[in-house]
Amino acid sequence: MVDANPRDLIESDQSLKMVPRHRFLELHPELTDIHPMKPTIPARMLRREAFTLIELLVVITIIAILAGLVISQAPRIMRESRELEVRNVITGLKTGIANYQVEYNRFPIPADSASGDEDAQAILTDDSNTLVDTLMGDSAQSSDSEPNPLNPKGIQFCDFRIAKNGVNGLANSQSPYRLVDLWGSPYYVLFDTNQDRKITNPDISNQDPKISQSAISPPPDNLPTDVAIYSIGQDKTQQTGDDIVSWRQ
Ligand SMILES: [Ca+2]
Ligand SMILES: [Ca+2]
Repeated sequence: MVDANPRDLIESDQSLKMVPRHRFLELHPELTDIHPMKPTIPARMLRREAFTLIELLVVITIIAILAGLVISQAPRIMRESRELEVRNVITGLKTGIANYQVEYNRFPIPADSASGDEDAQAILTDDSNTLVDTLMGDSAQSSDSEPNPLNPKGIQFCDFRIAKNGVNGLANSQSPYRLVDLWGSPYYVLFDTNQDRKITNPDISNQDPKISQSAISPPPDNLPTDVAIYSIGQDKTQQTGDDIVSWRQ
């Protein structure tokens, strides 16, 4: 039914002109808010529907598009978040090693770690060596009464969180420590043990051609640093595209 102007309604209905006001209102209770001398329009006629169907569809479409964008970006955001956590640990390791070098003027590894004229193989942050114990200022698997020969002052150079479910942190709360990444693998630490201020760049033998054979910016043969650290990433395989490394973003 099409709503009519109540004033027109009153004027068009000749019979209504003859009835008393109270009788008129009985017949048209929806017009009770109309002053007899003042032409007004019922409130329901002034009230516009909140949304038309088209407006509703437009809103739903926009929400669907936004939701799609968020969902499509979620894996990338989660990956970047994980990488950031690992990078923070790598930064903590690197800072701790740098502070150790300032304190002791050497690397926090035994002198016999070097092999000939080449830099030593990567040192892992597991319990196969004393690197993490040394950086934590611990006794490094020796008896508690004897100081760690690599850190006789017992200085704590690093502070790592305790791992949850065996990942992302110190996998045990006391010596021998194991520091593991988000996927439970130890970090790999390269030292310039031959002291030529460069480390062979692991990127040149990376299995991912985007890294090892980039036409735009091929990796340099050597890194101009004395410490390089990396996580082998989610695939738990060395020198693949998902490695998280200290020498590039
Ligand atoms: Ca070197
Ligand atoms: Ca990897």
